[in-house]
Amino acid sequence: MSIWAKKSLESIEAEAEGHHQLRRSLGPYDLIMLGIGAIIGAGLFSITGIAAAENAGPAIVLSFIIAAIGCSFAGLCYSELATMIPLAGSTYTYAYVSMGQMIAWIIGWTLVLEYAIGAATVSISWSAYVVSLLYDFGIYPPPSLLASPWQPVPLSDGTMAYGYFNLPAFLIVTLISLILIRGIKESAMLNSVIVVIKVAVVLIFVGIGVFYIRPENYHPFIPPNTGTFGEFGWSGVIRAAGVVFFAYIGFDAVSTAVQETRRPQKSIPIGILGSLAVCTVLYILFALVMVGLVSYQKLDVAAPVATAIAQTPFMWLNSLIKLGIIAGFTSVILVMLLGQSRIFYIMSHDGLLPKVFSDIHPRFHTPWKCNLILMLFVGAFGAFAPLSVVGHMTSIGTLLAFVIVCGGVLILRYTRPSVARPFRTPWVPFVPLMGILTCLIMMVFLGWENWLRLIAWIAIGMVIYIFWGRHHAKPGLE
Ligand code: ALA
Repeated sequence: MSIWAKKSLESIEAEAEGHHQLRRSLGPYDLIMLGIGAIIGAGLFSITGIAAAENAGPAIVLSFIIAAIGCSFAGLCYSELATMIPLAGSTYTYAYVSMGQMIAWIIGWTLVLEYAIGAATVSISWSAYVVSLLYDFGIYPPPSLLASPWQPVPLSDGTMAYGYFNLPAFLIVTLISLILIRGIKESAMLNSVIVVIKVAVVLIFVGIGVFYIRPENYHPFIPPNTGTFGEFGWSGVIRAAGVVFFAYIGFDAVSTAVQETRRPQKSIPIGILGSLAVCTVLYILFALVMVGLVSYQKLDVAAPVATAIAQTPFMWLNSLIKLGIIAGFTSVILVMLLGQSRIFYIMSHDGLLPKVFSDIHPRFHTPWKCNLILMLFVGAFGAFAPLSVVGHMTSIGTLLAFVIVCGGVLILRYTRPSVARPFRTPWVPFVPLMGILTCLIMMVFLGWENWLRLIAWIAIGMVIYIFWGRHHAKPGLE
């Protein structure tokens, strides 16, 4: 079969019909909540501090605005494709329809960076906040079990040590994987409760912090470049946009709920763009307060919110806020692992991955072997990888997915102009082209190390595809 073989839109419709066991129960409000549930997490509560300290200084606020602009372009393109190709495989399926099998494989493989490595990233931040909470209660587990060999752990006496194995990160990935196997669905209600907690944490932080801002912390707003590309100055601001882009990842997860949505033509765009809009406003306020409370140089820590709150007289708030953040991270990990297993399930269905990834448990009705494999893989990354490396890998992989989605809109407008589009991206080709441009710029500014990691990752994927996937791909394509 040709590596350019495409799935036809007609076969997608038939496939979507075949999934009639999924109940269409979600409305636009649920989708906005689902989006926020997947979006607000480690990007905001951990990575913002590191990006301010290492790249942008107080101008991290501008980085959030730049990343939001790129995401809005991509969000508009996602809305068009998700309503035009209403199947849960999201970007992977869009690429299969618009660009053929090999590109679909590459993008499916790259989505591992978004979902699986994204879950590992959030598990590391989860661990940092749990450790910080334990310290608050005077509990000091052995530091060697609290972080990867690359991550410093603060000791009770204020000094730093390095870990061997990030046990809490491994444990949370294991626990959530087991819950997913057991078939407990993250119901819209449970998600809504966590979202209310998360949004409350941000609003409390902003509402209280705003009174303790020290204006001198905003000067200089854009610290001068150190001479190294990406370390402060404008190059730093844009590099930080690529880094905090991580904080916006998740609005695209709304597109995977398309088959469980009532009137998806209306609800999906509202879910994607609505959750993105709410989070953009919250992020800008949060960043303004954080770098106003404490000098950006002090934010290079895994739990920067705690550092910022220490500047207010409300130290008691610290533990409460940490608890809210920990709950919030849990839902992000859950949605990411769920999304990953769903994408692997569909790829395995198409024959591009071994059948083990779509084996369904007879009693739990979940792809349990897939969840177990992911548990070990994601758990290992959580246990041994440093936060910044996995965070950047997630961002560069997701940015590539966004570029493909924007490209997919352009290609399908040209190749399939007459297919019904319940949501049309405005100003085509301007919006998709700008989406591609802003995402590519953020990718470039993430630096060559991350490009090398991305290329190495895709190279591994290509070997699997050439020697395995393409020989097993199911026929029945255009
Ligand atoms: N946007 C999600 C987070 O920041 C992935 O945790």
